[in-house]
Amino acid sequence: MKIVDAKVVVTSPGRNFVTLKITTDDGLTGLGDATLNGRELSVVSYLRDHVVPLLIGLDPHRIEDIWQSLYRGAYWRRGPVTMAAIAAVDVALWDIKAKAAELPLYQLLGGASRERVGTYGHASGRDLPELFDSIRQRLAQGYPAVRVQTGVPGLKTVYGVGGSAAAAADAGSVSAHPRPVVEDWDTAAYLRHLPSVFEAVRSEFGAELPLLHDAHHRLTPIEAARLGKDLEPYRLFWLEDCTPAENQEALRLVRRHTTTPLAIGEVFNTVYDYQTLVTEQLIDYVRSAVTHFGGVSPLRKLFDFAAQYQIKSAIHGPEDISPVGMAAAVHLDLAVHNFGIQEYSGHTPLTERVFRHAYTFTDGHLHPGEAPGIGVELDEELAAAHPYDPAYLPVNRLQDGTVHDW
Ligand code: KDG
Ligand code: MG
Repeated sequence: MKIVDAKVVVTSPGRNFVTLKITTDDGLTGLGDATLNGRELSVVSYLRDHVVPLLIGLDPHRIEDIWQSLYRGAYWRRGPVTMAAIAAVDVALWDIKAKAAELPLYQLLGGASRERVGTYGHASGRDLPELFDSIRQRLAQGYPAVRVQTGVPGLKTVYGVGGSAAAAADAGSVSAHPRPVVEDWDTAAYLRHLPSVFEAVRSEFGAELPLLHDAHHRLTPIEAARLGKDLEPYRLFWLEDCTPAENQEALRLVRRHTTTPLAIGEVFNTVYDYQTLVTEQLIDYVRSAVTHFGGVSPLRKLFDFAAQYQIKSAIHGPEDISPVGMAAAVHLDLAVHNFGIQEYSGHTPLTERVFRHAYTFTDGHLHPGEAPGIGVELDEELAAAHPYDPAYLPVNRLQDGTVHDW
């Protein structure tokens, strides 16, 4: 079998998605997600200008060899643009291989290790009544676990909370932001407020509901240690991205002070970003997305590495991972032994028409379905009717104007 065509499709059915479609000489096609929220066109160029010409004529079955030649052959390794481009190739090739075998991808990854894939959904509110309503909505949708984000008194807008630009980004409608919206931040106010929110949520919803929280890289190690400690009475499922974890050693300090479980990695793109975190057991969940980590092949290796240290998978799954990236994730979730949880936000009805998929979401659980390959079909005509729409994620500033992590 040979690759005869590879094309990059950019579409914005409410938010931007970048998809690679590879075609073989016997008519098989494979899809891969290359969406990098807010920097989409850089990956489009990387693929169109530098990767597609190299793919034509290759044997699509040689996934590992093609992956290594794109990673090592470029000389310039790692980084989100490179790894999103390689991910799209990797997933499209796995899609083709599984279609050629007439099997759903999870069968090629070792078969199902469980019946279905547990998820968590997002709840947020500017105040407690709004937050409680949002949690109730998620529970009504069947979610077995809920991520809780809250407004902070004194701040106008907070990441992931109803009404803010980042909530809009989470919800998939960033198209109104051709320049980044500026949000505000005050760490001391956040640290004072958050424990009281979890106390209220626990007393309203009981001890058993698994609760998660995303600190979105905003804290210093000692602030993160303090927060983890203050949240211990509320038994979180995890505290996510408590520090900007490029400095892996910083997590030693956090870990020394708290038993709140820690999840990190949605902005990481290779196993090297996790080396200290995993070998020193400084975290409990690895959070990378198939889409940003170079595909199914390296993410499977990361999960096997993490398994040696009793660390579990928790694939990143916000709305900016397309249904193609989500499908690949769900196949991997079903197959790996050390599965932890899958983030799932769903997509708009229009997005679901552009990308028809075999995976299902029922009673808060995902299943990849039994269609051969990853089980996603791209409606190219509908995709073309919704062209690229420039959009940015927000930036975050302290109240004196200093740029802060978001
Ligand atoms: O594009 C940025 C989003 O993917 C990110 O803000 C979502 O933090 C996020 C999460 O945990 O889903
Ligand atoms: Mg996150």
